[in-house]
Amino acid sequence: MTTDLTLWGRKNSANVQKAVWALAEVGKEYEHIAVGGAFKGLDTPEYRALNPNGLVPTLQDGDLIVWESQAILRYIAAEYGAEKLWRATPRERAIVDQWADWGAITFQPAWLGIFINVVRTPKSKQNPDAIAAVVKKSNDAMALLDAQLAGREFVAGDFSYADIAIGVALYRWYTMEFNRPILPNVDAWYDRLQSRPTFKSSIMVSYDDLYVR
Ligand SMILES: N[C@@H](CCC(=O)N[C@@H](CS)C(=O)NCC(=O)O)C(=O)O
Repeated sequence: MTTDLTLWGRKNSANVQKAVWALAEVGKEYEHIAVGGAFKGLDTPEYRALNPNGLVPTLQDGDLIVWESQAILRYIAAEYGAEKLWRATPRERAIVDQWADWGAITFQPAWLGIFINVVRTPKSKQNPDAIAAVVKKSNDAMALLDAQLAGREFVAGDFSYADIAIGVALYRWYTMEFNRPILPNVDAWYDRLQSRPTFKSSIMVSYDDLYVR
């Protein structure tokens, strides 16, 4: 395989999965280097030179190095996705960006709250009040998303990188152990995403090794 693209990061990280899914959507080959979590490798001087945060993901494309998963998404969309992942006009892009950033800034901390309190906390140490608080926050965000998806196939109309920024959470949302509200439009969107091989291969991957039991 000859490619200028390299992606660093463990593939069971939601932020890395955004890049994995986007690269699959645009059909770009890349070299993958597993770092972070059990793979370690984030504290080496070599990795810190690429990404001073010591976090994943990091993308290199020739002499360009990008970190922050949302910036990576936008780069892939702009460089390789054309209008498949983003849009032609600033007005249309603004709406895609709005939902993508909502996914990262509002929704991601909310569902990660469930992930941390349920998946990353052993049952014996789980705090029902803390779980109820993060579930409420997530459910409120999901209700807003359900309303947006009414009458739309995807978050911003046609498929875009906003579906990736938000949809990266869906497999975990539907498989973590907590009381999910009924959200018909989100359910239908999840069904549509599952018919994309890119979603199955990038997002519907086991996170069993992240469970703390
Ligand atoms: N805002 C950053 C957050 C990156 C981040 O927190 N990455 C986590 C994984 S999701 C990480 O590197 N954790 C350390 C590790 O995996 O060892 C982004 O969106 O890229």
